[in-house]
Formats: sequence, C-alpha cells, structure tokens
Amino acid sequence: MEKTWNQRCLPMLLLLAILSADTNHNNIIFLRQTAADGVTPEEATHLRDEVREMFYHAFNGYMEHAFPLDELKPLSCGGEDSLGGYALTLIDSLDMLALLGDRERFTSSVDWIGKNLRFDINKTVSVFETTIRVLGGLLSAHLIASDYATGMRIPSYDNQLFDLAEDLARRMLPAFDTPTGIPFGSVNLLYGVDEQESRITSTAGGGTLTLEFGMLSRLTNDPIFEQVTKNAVRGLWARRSKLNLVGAHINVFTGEWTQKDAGIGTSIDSFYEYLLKAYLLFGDEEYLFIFQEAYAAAMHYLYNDPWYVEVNMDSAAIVWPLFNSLQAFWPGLQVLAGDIDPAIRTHAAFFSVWKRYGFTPEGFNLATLTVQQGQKSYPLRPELIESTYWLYKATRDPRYLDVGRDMVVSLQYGARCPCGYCHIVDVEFHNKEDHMESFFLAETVKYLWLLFDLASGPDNLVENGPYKYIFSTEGHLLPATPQISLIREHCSYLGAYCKGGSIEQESRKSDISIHPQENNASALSGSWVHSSYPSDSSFLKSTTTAGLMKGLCPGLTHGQKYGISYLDATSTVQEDHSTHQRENVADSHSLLVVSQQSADKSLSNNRNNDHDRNDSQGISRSHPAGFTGEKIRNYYQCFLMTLLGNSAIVDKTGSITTTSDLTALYPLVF
Ligand code: DMJ
Repeated sequence: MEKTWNQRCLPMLLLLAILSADTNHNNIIFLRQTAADGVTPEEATHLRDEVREMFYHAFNGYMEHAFPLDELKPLSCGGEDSLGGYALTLIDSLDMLALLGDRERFTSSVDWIGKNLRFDINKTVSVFETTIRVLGGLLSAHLIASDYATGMRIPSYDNQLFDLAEDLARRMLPAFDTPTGIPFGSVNLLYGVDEQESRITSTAGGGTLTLEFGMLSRLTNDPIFEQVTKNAVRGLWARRSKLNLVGAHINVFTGEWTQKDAGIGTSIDSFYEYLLKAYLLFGDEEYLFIFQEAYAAAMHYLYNDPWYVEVNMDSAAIVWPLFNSLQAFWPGLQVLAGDIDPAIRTHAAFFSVWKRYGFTPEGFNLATLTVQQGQKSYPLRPELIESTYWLYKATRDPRYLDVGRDMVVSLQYGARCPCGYCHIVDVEFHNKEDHMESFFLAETVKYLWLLFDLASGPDNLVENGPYKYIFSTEGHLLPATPQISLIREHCSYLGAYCKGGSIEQESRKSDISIHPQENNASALSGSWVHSSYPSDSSFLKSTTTAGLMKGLCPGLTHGQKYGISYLDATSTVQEDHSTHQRENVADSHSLLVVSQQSADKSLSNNRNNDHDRNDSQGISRSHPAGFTGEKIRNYYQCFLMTLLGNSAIVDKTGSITTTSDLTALYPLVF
C-alpha cells in the first residue's frame, strides 16, 4: 500500500510539534529537574539505590497495610482484593526480592505463600491476569528458590510454589474448552467456566499464556499446558486477516472478530510479545514464523514512523491516530528482534509525550496533539521504562540513563504517596488516585533498577546469572534452563546447554563463532559468570545500527511451514492483493531466516497449497540464489544469533559475517 505524503511526513511533524510545544505548569517542574548534565556512573549507582528505596517504600507499605489482600491503597494506607484475594502483590514481588538479593524477605515470603495460599476457592478470575501475575510469579520464584546456581536457593524449600502453580494452572484449563481453542477470558477456580461467562475475549488475553503454561509443561512433563496455549495462539493466528493483522476482540465460540481494530497496544500488545519470547525461551520455530509474519505486517500497516496507529484489520484504513501507553513496550520488543533503528525513533517519540506531561497518558491524540478524552490517567505503567532498559542494554547510549532519571523524578515527585506510589488520575494535573497495581513492583521499579544497575556495573541474576532470562509480560524472570530450553535449534548457540555429543560437534563444526561465554560449560556450574563485555557507557557511544543485522528476516510463511491457512472465505482478488503486499514487505528487508531441514520440506509441501505457493514464489524472487545448503544455514543462524544477542549479517548471496567481526560495532543485547 503506497503511503501518502501525509502518512509519510505527518508523524515527524507531530513529533516536532510535541517537542517544541509550550510546557504547562506541570511540565516546568520536570524540565527544570531533568535539565542537568548526563548521568555519571556515580549518579547511576545513586539512582539504582534510590530505585531500591522506592521498591521498599511500596513493598513495605503493602506488607504493613494491605497484605494479605491483593493490592495496596497507597494514599489511605489500606488494602483491597482486586484479583483473586491471594496476596497478589506479594506473589508479583517475589522475583524482585530475589533480584535485589533480599534473602530474608524472599525466604519468608516464599515460606508464607507455601503455607497459606490455596486456589480451591470460589473466585472467578481473569485467565490472562492470573497467568501473567500469579502463575508467572510463582514459577519464576520457584525456579530461583530451588536452584543453587541462582545464589538465592532456599534450603527448606520443597517445591511448594511449584505445586501451587500446577494446581492453579489445572484450575484454569476448563477455560480452554472452546471450539476455537481460544480461552474464555475468565474462569472460576472451583467450578470452571460459568454458563453466563462472556464469549468475547481480547487477543492479548488469549495469546499471552504460552510462556507460563509452556514452562509448566516442561517442568511437569505434562504437555497439556503447552498444548492448550499453543492451540490458542494458532486459533487466533488462523483467523488473521489477509493482511496478516489480528483484531482486538474475538468470539471464542464462533471465531468472529467483534472488534477489528488492529494495533500494537491495547488488547493486542503482548500477543506479539509472546510470539517472539516463546521462540526465544522454548526454541519452538512455529512461534518464530508467526512472529515474523505478524511483525512484518505490523511494521507495514501500523507503523507511521515513528508512531503506530490502529487500522482496520481487513482494509488497513486508519481508525485511531492515537498513541496509547501500552504501545510503549514495542521498542523493547524490537530490541529483542534486533530491529533497533525504528525502536530508537519510536522510543524518542513516546518519550516526548512523557516529557511533556511528566507521565504518559493512557491515550494521546496524534491529530489534536492533546491528551485523549477519557484516557488521561497514568496507572504506574512500566512499558516505556521497559523499552528504555532494553535500548540502553542494546546501545549503551547514556541518553537512556537520562531518560530513566527523568522517570525516577516523575515518580518521586509526582506519584509518591504516604504508603507507596499512587496512580495518576490526570497527567495534566497530577492528581492522585488511591491505588497501586501490583505490576508497579513486578515491572516498573524492576526495569528502572535493572537500568541503573546495568550502568553501575551490573551484579544481578539477570545480567550475570547462570542462565539467559526471558522476561514475561509481567516482568517475571523466566530462565532458559536446560529443562525448559533444551531443543535442537538452540543447542548450536547455547552450546553449554547441549547434552548430545552430535549436537555439540555440529555446533563446533559450524563456521559461526560463538562467544566463549555462551560455550562455557561452567555457565551451568553454579557460579555467576560475568560478561566479558565492558558494561560502562564508554563501550559504545554510537547508537546507529544502520547496515547491521536487522533481525527481521522474511522467510517462509507460517502457512508454508505448518500448513495452517486462513479460516475465512476469500476472493481471488483479495488473495492476489495480499500476496503483493507481503512481497513488498519482504522486499524491504535483505535478510532471510529458514532452517535447512524444514525449508526443503516446507517448500515441497507447499506446492500443493494455493495460498502458500504465492508466498514461496515471492521468496524465490527476493533470493534468486535459492535456498539450499550453506546459504540456508547461514540465514537461519544469522537470525538466531541476533535473537540470542549476537550480531550477524547475511547478504543476498548467503554469505555470513559474524560476531567476531562486529563486536566492536554492536553490543550484545543479552
Ligand atoms: C502488565 O500487567 C503487563 O505488562 C501487561 O502485559 C500489560 N499491562 C500491565 C502493565 O501496564
């Protein structure tokens, strides 16, 4: 779809307008307080400690005034049950306690939960929220508490959290019993799904369960959890539009979209996130293929550099020229995908909104340049902070520390309340509401702390621990342990995790150079291995990644690979049109990912499939050199290396340039 001048230029003009807009009375405070010089290493350490104090102000406030209720009322110093009445904020805080090295509170919290929590309760709960906050919180703490290598093992721990997690997940299984496989939004933990339960759920609600349930399957050896959640993703993806876009709400019985606005924010956001992260954690290629297609479509139809809009999933007509605060996780996801340049621009645009108000409102109208009516609040969300952390990690550009400092100032001066931190009702007036979501402790302060700890010379489980960690959408630490991540494809890169001799040999034979740390079997021995890459900001001054691996490598479509086709009826005209669109997307990237073994199989299989045949023709036009032998392997390895934190370039002839050549130019993401 050809973009008009407006579509091409308006977003930039809007950004300029925001940046040059007059500040109101609130903004003056923040601008003055953030006008200092760049953050020095000493100041980074000071800020890290300040964030630690912020965590304890809120955590202790919760424990004193709200526990064992779900959440804190930070203004009145009370508590409330908001999810299931099971000490939600404590569960959501567990891995942050471990991250801070607070053995005493971590141990006593795990102990209390093991002794007191039960899920055989007559409570109807959100499947999504319960999964990401409670199931994820329990699993992540279990994997820390049960493992010597984390340095936070609890000697008396006897899998109590794990047993609770499994029990909780089994109680949610009835929600998946739908004709589409997409789960109901809510389930009663004692009685299953109520007859009156709504059949409409959000895409994020149905598609953001794979990490937690998948981990559980690998830890219990019961495949059911992984199966139902993967089935849900397939159920959603099979109903994508011809443009490879998904809508916001869907009927889980009929599979009809009841809200067809496609976007990267509200109601959809973490669907994208879990596609990539499920691949990164489990190595399951199917998620990668879906992610590639979904991401390419999002960048083609939703991205109005540097902003993102919402469009009708069938026609791509713009329906909402809005920034919504949930979109702000996207640049962080792009870092994981290796697509850094657009991430930098979008983050800058989103931060301009934060800078203007001191916080990001839930909605900001890009046409009127004002806060969207009815979307004026800032409920302590983490997304922009999360992206700041990832961009700093990828670029080590000290400007991201300045951004982080601005955010600390905003929270300290604008949101701090007597017993914790308060939601902001209206970002223009900074009036406070008596509520603190548990994700403030699980995510918001966690990413801030990680940002400044990284700048101070990191000494924490995530940066120096025994495993790669994938963050759940709730910020929980999900380790790529051998039990969870041991699959063939990952073995080439996470060499230390491979047990089979043949795989190890194959990895050695490869002409890809692997960072020594990745291959070091001592990574499993229990001692924390410190990165050999300098962590100070002098390592890389430049933020430009132009010319380097983008990480988005158009390759086989999900349909080609797995034979899952569209479920809705389509005309030939539409089919041709969409194929053309996809080719345009593919042409805009120079890289390809495909596994050797599966490529041959898929390409031959797909000759029987009309829809997919179109795509395979597109690929061969993009890559006349073909898809055989070493080239395929190089493309595939290039992509994996990028996702796993190395750098690589594959040109159109299939030649690969690897980490060893690029180390000086591009930092490791992990
Ligand atoms: C969190 O619960 C998760 O990050 C979720 O994916 C989106 N909403 C909140 C934070 O804003």
